[in-house]
Amino acid sequence: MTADLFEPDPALAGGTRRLGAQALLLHGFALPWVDALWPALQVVIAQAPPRQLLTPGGQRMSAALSNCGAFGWVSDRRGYRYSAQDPDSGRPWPALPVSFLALARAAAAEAGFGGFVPDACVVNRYAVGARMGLHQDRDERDLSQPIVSVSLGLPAVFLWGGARRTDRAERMPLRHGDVLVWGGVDRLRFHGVAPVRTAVHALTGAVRFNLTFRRAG
Ligand code: MD3
Ligand code: FE
Repeated sequence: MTADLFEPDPALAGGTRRLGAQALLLHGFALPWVDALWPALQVVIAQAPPRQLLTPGGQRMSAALSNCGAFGWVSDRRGYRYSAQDPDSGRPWPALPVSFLALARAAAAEAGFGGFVPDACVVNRYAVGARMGLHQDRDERDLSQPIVSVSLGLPAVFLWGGARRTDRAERMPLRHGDVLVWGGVDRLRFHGVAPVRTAVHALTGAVRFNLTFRRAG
């Protein structure tokens, strides 16, 4: 594979904002990859359609979730966990597209996490009005591994909290093509997404997608 197929110059991709000691917001970092990501995402969600999972408490989540890679995150009355199979189909999750992996690795390296090899990509699809309450991501085996998040389509207000659920959350916009990378001391920060506001995006329509890359196993 030639280097420039999946590795556009990150210098083209715009500014970077530091959110924490080990958390970076890379504005527009994914834009050079979108032409590769979007058709690959359609293949993934055709094989594993996004669905609104039940929380252990019996609530239906408002964002619809799919996965690709060796492991996928699932939730039901029994709890939260990673699984190698899609519970809806009984089949393995779709493979992680090459362009997804290349972007996640480039973003992680840009943020100082060289050598990141994700084995799970959670796909969250937000219709207008969908949200995600404050939570921590702590179902991964090795919490020293970072997480990379890629936003596509409609913008959203991201809620960036602290180490405790009750810590005041900062609100910041996440736009099409933005990438967040966090790890280390920021890995267990509470975070969430405010309800997505009515709008139409030229690529995705009335929808926001977020891809989060994790090392689950
Ligand atoms: C975690 N997704 O899938 S990702 C999730 O936009 C999730 O769909 C949200 O939270 C979404 O688990 C947000 C971005 C994010 C940003 C900062 C964080 C996740 C973070 C800081 C600490 C921990
Ligand atoms: Fe999360």
